Amino acid sequence: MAEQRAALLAAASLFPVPDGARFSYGTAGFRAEGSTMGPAVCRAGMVAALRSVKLGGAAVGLVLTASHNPLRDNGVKIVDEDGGMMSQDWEPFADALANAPNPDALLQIVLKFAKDEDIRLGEGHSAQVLLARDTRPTGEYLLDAAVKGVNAVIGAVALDMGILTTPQLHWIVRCKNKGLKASEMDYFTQVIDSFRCLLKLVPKDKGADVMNNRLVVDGANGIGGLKLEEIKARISGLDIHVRNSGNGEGILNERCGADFVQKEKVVPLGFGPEDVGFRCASFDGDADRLVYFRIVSSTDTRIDLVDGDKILSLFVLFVREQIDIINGNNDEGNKVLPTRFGVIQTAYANGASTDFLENLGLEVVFTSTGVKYLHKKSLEYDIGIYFEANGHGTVLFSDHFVSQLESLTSEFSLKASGSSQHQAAMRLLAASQLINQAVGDALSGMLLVEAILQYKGWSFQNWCDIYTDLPSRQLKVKVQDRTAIVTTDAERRVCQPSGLQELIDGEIANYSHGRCFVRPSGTEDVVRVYAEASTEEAANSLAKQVAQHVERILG
Ligand code: G16
Repeated sequence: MAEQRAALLAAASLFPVPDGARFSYGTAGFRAEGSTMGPAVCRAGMVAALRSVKLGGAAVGLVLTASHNPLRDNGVKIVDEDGGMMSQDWEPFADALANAPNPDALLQIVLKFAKDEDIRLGEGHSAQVLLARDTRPTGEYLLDAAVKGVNAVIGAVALDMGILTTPQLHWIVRCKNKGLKASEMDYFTQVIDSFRCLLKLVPKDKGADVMNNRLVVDGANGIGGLKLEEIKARISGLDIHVRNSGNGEGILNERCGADFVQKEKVVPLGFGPEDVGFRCASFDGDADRLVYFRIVSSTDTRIDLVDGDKILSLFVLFVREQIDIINGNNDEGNKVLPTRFGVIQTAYANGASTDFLENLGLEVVFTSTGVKYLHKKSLEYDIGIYFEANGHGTVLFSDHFVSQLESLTSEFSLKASGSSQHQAAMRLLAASQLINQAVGDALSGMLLVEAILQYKGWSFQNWCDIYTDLPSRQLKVKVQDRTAIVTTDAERRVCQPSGLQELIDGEIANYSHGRCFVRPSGTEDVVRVYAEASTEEAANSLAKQVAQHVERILG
């Protein structure tokens, strides 16, 4: 135990917390300017190692990324044994550790937490933490801080997995703990094989034309474009062109990437007249977000945007269609594959998308912003589909549902091989292999979109036409203390500071189809304002009015 105490004190003293620094685990881990992140990252390394000890030595992940944030920022998030985000119960401990003012205070926090959680430090436990990072310049320095934090827990081993997309690390952690093949090569093989399988199951009369085959991808000058090059070389049936590939042409996330495209709704840098009219996809810096767009004309910066809501809707239509094929005309009580189907959105979901999903007879559930909330909710269903409008999302298939599908597939292959039911079951199985079961993943999500468009014989326009988005506008407001805003009802209403919600309600009442909410960002030091209304001018004006109230009240 003396050795353990000394190791924690030594590691903590290597990365002192500067006076006045304050870290909060936030929507997706700790984020700040990269050069200031050493202390938080070293301490997150300790948390990850302790988490692995608590989980009996299961692999835990630690990703160094600030995702959509600008290049100068960096961040860290911890991946739990199931490949999802770290259990929220541990966030207060992570916060306390990151903010401990000195090594002695840190040691006391660890000792108390270990006692409360029944983690017997210094008793020969083993622990493993898999580390990955994105392409940011501060990544290497922070990797060193993370390794030192992990190694400060005696018995813990840090394994550097290199430069990966965030979803690849989530996938690897999940597979490793399930005893499955879990290398980066295994990820590529699974994604490519299941995509090929889905293409083989495309009905013969749905051949894709040249316009439908060409796909231009914005890699945000991050890791996603680089990894896509590896997949591209091994698939056929898609003519992929990568822009902002991460090979040094431009700056990470700067006027490009999924966050920029979705929020600004204009053509990203790196695209030219040759891309006009074609289907384009955009990733964010660590490739966990995906949106689609089309450039309207070479003389116009505007785009037709297909955001996470429409990706969600496409996935819902596809999955439901396969289940309906399998169940045939059987009535409710006699279904071959009874399915509890969950659709999860956040307050940012465009009102038109929620109407579309509800008109399909689905119940839509809302959670707070952040994959950690949506993912958790989705796990309650046989098939849980979640997406944030910003392009974070996936389709989760429960283990029970997948084993039912496997038995059905074998049954069909004996009794009715090649039947439409058999093919539908195989499509769902391939989709469950393709789409990342641990977290939203731009690479595999994009391949699922492409396979579905081919299956349906749909053009980009067909997809756009499933419903028309209500015009919306997002603004960021810089205030003195964003935490002064406290929200409720899945962040759709403000409860503090008092009076602000009444002002927002008053503004909304002036607009047809008006909807507006404000919330403190968990990844940037701003308050976010979202507004939608029946026209673009009205949405802009509503957002602006509410932003002014926020500015005035919060200073
Ligand atoms: C992260 C989270 C997302 C969230 C986004 C914005 O994304 O993983 O779930 O929607 O932040 O959060 P906020 O509005 O609180 O800043 P990313 O891509 O940056 O990791």
